[in-house]
Amino acid sequence: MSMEVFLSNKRGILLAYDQGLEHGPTDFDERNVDPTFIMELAAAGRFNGVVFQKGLAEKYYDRRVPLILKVNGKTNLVKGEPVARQICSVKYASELGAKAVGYTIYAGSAHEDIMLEEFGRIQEEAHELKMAAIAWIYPRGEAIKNDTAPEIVAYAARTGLEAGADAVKIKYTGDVESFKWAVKSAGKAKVFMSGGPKAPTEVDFLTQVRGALDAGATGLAVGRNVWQSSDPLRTARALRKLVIENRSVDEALRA
Ligand code: FBP
Repeated sequence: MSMEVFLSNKRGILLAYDQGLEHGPTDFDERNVDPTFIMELAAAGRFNGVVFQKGLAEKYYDRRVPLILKVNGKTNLVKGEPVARQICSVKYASELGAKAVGYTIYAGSAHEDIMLEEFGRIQEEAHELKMAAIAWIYPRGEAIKNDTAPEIVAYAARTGLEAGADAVKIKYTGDVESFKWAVKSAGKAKVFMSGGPKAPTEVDFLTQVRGALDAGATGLAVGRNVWQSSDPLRTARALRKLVIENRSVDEALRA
């Protein structure tokens, strides 16, 4: 299914805001705890998509930016081998205006079979409704020692392709050469780099994004590095220059 609706110049920047469930409000401050602020930021920052869970989409989504409805999720209060089950139907995601569903698979978890099975069904339902299926593939659990090791990231990318994802959201390996192999392993599934915790400096973050793009990534799905920025709209402008206009880090910083 096409990811076209989420792209400009064949590239895309997705604004992720499901951390309230995944991490709790600990990621937030007085300003970004309010989903209205994020909706405004997604529109004013000209993001190609915004990622919400069902509860936020119902109460805050205003259709100005294409929606990716995250249909599974979990809190981080539970310990042990990770599993995130479906908490929103594909049909309801579509009624809420979503153009894609998002689903996290913890590859390597003792419960990965549940998530692979569930994603398989969700992907078919999404395609029937002409929606894309985006897989967040996060290798995690006792068996995974280093989730950014090049062979693990490439395996994550390939898992998404094999499972039928139209796009995969994976972590950056840290260097262009090894990420190229991950992008190659993803085949026709588009690769979006996952943002991660706020980088020490904006240059650090933009350099990672530049590396992922140079390796062939389609774009990124980012949350904390944007809405925890002291000037989120400025960061959004820099990202647009870098990703959509394919500029250098230096040029992006002059945004
Ligand atoms: P960030 O850019 O803030 O890292 O968001 C990307 C994301 O995939 C979110 O969609 C999700 O809530 C979070 O990271 C998951 O984080 P973790 O790696 O701690 O499970």
